Amino acid sequence: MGGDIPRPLFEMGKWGFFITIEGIEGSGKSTLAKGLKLYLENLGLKVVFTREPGGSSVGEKIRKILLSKEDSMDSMTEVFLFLAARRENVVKNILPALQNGMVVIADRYTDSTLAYQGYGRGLPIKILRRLNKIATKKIYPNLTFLIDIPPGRGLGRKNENDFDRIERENLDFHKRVREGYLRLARIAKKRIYVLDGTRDPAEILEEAKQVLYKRLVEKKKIKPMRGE
Ligand code: Z5A
Repeated sequence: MGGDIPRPLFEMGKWGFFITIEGIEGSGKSTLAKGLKLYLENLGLKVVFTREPGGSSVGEKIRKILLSKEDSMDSMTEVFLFLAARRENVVKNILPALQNGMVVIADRYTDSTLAYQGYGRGLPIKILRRLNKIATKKIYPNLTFLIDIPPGRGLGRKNENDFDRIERENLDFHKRVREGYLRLARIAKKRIYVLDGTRDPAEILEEAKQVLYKRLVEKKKIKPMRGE
């Protein structure tokens, strides 16, 4: 019975593990998320992938409003929409998965708001941190991968005609976002691991896998399945 289906190698404790992936546009977040999901599933872990803005049914509707090229919006309106989508994602996806001992991988989360609306748009970081705290029920990532890449290079990987409302911002905005991310990484050294995004995707994935495995073991988050 079971044939070729491999037995899980590891199991997770009662409370899961929360990974976020951050970086400017085109930095390779989705590519890394896919690779890490497969890696963790091969270890026998249950993985939930989500993205922001989005992730939930309401969140995906908010995403359309946020990224639409048709409308401009006030910076604080933008913040509240990102946070509304985040709240739904936490309540509907992230929290239940963590409570069930799963690994959650989120393509963008709280650091995006600090980097884009804080460092990019110039809104006060202290207020954004407080709002993030309320929106997330204080559910913060255990580990964040920040893929660092110069803005010109990230945007250059995408078709200019498909740029959304935020991608259309000028290069200075994207430079401030990148610098903001790096500043956040210096502040939260233990949580945020910076990956050089100018390399080959396979190399980036390999480094991220090693860091993740070490962190899961160090934090005693995974243990071998009984009988292994
Ligand atoms: N935003 C915000 O302002 N505040 C917030 O609180 C939140 C978000 C949550 C959401 O866009 C926008 O919302 C985003 C920030 C803002 N705005 N901007 N601008 P998104 O996250 O949906 O989209 P994105 O940031 O522009 O990401 P993306 O387009 O999905 O890119 P990515 O996931 O980082 O990259 P990718 O899809 O993995 O790769 C892009 C291409 O590059 C693709 O063709 C790959 O094959 C290629 N690629 C990937 N890695 C490499 C490497 N290493 N070398 C060469 N080519 C590569």
